[in-house]
Amino acid sequence: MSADGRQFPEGFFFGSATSSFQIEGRSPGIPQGDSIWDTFCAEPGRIEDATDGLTACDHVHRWSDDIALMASLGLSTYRFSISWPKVLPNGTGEINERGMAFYEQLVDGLLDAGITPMPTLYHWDLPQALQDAGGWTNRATAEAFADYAALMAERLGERVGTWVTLNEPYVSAVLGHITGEHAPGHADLGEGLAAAHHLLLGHGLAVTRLRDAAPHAEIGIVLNFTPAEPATDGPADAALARVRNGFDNEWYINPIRRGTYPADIVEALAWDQAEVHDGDLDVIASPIDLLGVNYYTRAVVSAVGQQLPFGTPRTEMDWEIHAPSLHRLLVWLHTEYDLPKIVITENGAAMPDQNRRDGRVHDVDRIHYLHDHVAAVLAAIDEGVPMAGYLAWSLMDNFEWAKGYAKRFGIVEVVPGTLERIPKSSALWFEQLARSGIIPPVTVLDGV
Ligand code: IFM
Repeated sequence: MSADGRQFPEGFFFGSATSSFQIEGRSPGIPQGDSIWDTFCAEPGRIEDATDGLTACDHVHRWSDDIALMASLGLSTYRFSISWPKVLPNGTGEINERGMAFYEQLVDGLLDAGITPMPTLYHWDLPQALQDAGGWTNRATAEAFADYAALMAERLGERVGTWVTLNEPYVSAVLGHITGEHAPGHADLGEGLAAAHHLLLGHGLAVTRLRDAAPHAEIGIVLNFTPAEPATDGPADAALARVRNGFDNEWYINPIRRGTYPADIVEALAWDQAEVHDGDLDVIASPIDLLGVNYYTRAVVSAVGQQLPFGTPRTEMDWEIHAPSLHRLLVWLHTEYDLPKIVITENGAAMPDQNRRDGRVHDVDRIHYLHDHVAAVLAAIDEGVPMAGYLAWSLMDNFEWAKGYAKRFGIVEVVPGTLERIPKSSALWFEQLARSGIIPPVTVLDGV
């Protein structure tokens, strides 16, 4: 049955998401510390188009217009991240007041525009000074993160109703420390496991500090999920899918909800758990009020390297487009982990954006993607999954990490050079959804 015309429940919210390093850029008026991504971008060969985050979308100067843009699109919630090195240039110590003022203004501006701010405390831009002391492989970074979280809640607590601790600890741990594709660019399994544990510990320590400093606020974490499905019914593919689900997905949600790492994967990795101190898992399993789910694609895994059929729909990231897996994921999370509330904190697609009409990117492919994924969320609601909201990734085209600026996820175009913002057709489609709570048909815009 088509989901067109179906309505989300009262109170379900729609909005968009970004992160500090990907959009802000720097301002001469705001002295700040370097982050690991500044260092990484400066290393030849790390970023595909050899770009960096020094200007990015210049949101640090255009934040007020960006808020007006969100308001014009009827978006009710904005998930952004705080740049740790903007507010604490060395990661610890005294607040950098000019950096803090930026976030105070941003939050006030959002509230004035009727948009709910949802700050994420860590979206990968670790202060370089902390990296110099070992970064996430050092337990002290988890403690520094909790101190930083408490400071932010003390300064913004009255104005923020929902705090997110970490964005995608899997990516920080695995791409940053095991595959080396992301900052700090290391390739060492032991480092990755230590980093993953300290990230989760930092989350757990921060939950307690946030509760103390902002008792009225909801607290959550954002995890990315890439459900692995076997390519065939054979046992080898099933075994590989189990490893991928255990290592990519359960490694984060299990300690948070059950206080344990998946035992079969711990054994398969021969992880000695030297970093895990008594009581750590209790800290990590501190109750949360919501889980943020980032979903983009599934992984179809094959022990003999079998590929998805030619012609399988994919995005510009080469990620398979598969909305049914989002529905299955949400039902699985609800069944297995009994979560109080789930928010889709990122979902979206990099697309070619070649098609223009009347000066606007006419991204029917992105509209189809969003349409099918919000329909999957509604189907999960039908089955009793406590879904509270959906945030599109991303508000605007931005710095896509090691891919640079070539991969565009925005529902709003950022014109290279001028950085002018122009809503794409998908933004107009999303506006209809956000304002009405009713899923518009894709065809409304197809023929425009
Ligand atoms: O751009 C990223 C974002 O920073 C984290 N989640 C995935 C997005 C797309 O790769």
